[in-house]
This record gives sequence, structure tokens and C-alpha cells, in this order.
Amino acid sequence: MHVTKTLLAVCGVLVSTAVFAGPEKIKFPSDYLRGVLYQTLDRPDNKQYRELYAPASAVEAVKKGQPIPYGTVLTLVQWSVQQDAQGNPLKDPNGRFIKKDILAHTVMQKEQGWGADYPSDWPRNGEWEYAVFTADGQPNPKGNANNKSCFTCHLPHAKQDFVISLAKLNGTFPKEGQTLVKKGAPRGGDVNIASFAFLPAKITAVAGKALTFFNSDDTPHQITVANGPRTEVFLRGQKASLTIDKPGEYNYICGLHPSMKGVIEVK
Ligand code: HEC
Ligand SMILES: [Cu+2]
Repeated sequence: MHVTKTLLAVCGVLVSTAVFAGPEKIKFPSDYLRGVLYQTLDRPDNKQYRELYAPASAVEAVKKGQPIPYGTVLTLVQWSVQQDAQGNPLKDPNGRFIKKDILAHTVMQKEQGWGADYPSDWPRNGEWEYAVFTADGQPNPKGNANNKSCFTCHLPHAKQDFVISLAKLNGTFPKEGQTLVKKGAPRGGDVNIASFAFLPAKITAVAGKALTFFNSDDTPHQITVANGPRTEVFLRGQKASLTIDKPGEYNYICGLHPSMKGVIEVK
């Protein structure tokens, strides 16, 4: 009797160690290049080029409106870009950044039951785990120690199974021609968002009157006012608006890309 109890206790410890939540659960997806490259993205805000890969099975499922299947691994490859002497990213004939070296692989994976053993105050993302790997596919301990930030930033996207680029994955992201967004054309908003910048960066608004933002970029954005309102995530060709009732100067950022900054002066 005594022996059995001890054995059970030992086994219990072993089992809980093996299933404990965390980035160690994700193995480097060394076959990600065999999947679908479903988005490439220039990031002027941090001078990166990004490639987003998904298995064909996941693309097929979301195109049919089905949930992202268990076993799906999404891989985001962060590249440095070629720059001129002033540090401005160089562009190819299509106006796109030119990738240089892989900086990191950030990966998210969904498996049945994953996430259940996080503590109750963890910003759990359904059954997803997150991990960071180096250029050559080794776990990045510093990135992984900070993996709570992955959960926190993806958490507001629960409606789309925490995948921020879902509209790209399922093919519903507005095409450039569909929204008639042309470079330099007048926009429908008070603030235009182009190349990850708010134009103008500082705007004056009237208290109690809506301010409109227009997204011209090939990626979603979201206005988040410090100690104030936050808009929905909106895609290219879409508008979002917010209203501030109290006069004052308000700083805001993009909730998806916090290095994007703007100011609203409410009079
Ligand atoms: C500041 C907010 C933020 C943080 C923190 C963050 N992400 Fe993301 N993530 C994004 C955005 C925005 C995208 C859409 C692509 C883009 O704009 O680069 C994205 C996309 C992804 C994708 C592609 C699938 C998708 O959801 O669109 C993966 C994989 C990913 N992130 C993994 C991670 C991992 C791993 C971490 C933690 C190390 C992390 N992310 C932390 C904002 C964030
Ligand atoms: Cu943004």
C-alpha cells in the first residue's frame, strides 16, 4: 500500500512536468517552407520584412469557414532588410523591402487541450502556445522567457482564434483594387494610415465629435488611446472612428504595432 502511494506520487510529478504549459511544447517547424506563404509584409516601423507560413490544411479549413485545425503551426519569419547609408530601407522595383538575414522565427501552435494548465490569471489564448526560435531554429530562451507578451498582444483577437492575420489566411483581406486605394489619393478619414504611420501624426479634434481613421496599409491596424477609447481592428480600405468628450492632449498608438504613435488634441 505504502509503495503504491509513493509510486503514484512520483508518477504524478513526472506527468505534470511533461504536460506543463509553456513554449517548450513547440518544436521548431523545420518543414515550414513546405507550407503556404500566405502573407509577406514590409514593416517600416521596425525595418523588417516578414513572411507568414501556414500548413495547406489550415488554409483549406479557414477558406471553408472552419476553425483552425489542431496540429496547425503558424510560422512568422522576421527578416532584416537592406538599407541605404542613412538607414532607410531600400526597395525593389515593386516598392517592396528587400530581405537580408533571418532575425528570428516566431511560432504559434494549436493542439487539443493545450493551455489548460496555465494559472487562472494567465492571458490564455484558447489552445495556442507561442515560442521564439533563432535564425537556425534553436529555441530563443530570452524570447521564450517573455512569452506572456505574445499571449497579451494576441488576446484581443480571440474572435478570430487569436490569429491576427486571419483575413490574409482565409483570403478575405481587401485587395488593393477592390477598395480603390491608390497611393497619394485623397482619403476618407481625418487621419490616414499609410506605411505604418499616422498622417498627420498630430490632429486637432472637437470634443464629443467623432474622429475618423482610414487604413491604407496591407495589414490591419487598431487605434488605442492612452486612458481612452480603442477602436475595432480595421483592414485596408476600412475606416474606424472614436470620440473623446474631454478636451486635452491624448497620445495614441496602434494596438497591433505599438511603435506607431500619434497625438490627438481635443478642443
Ligand atoms: C505588440 C503586439 C505583438 C506581440 C507582443 C506579439 N505579436 Fe505576434 N503578431 C502581431 C501582429 C500585429 C501580427 C500580424 C503580422 C504583423 O503585423 O507583423 C502578428 C502575427 C503573428 C504570427 C502569425 C499569425 C498571426 O497571428 O497573424 C505569429 C506566428 C506570431 N505573431 C507569433 C508571436 C509570438 C511567438 C510572440 C511572442 C514572442 C508574438 N507573436 C508577440 C502582434 C504581436
Ligand atoms: Cu498597426
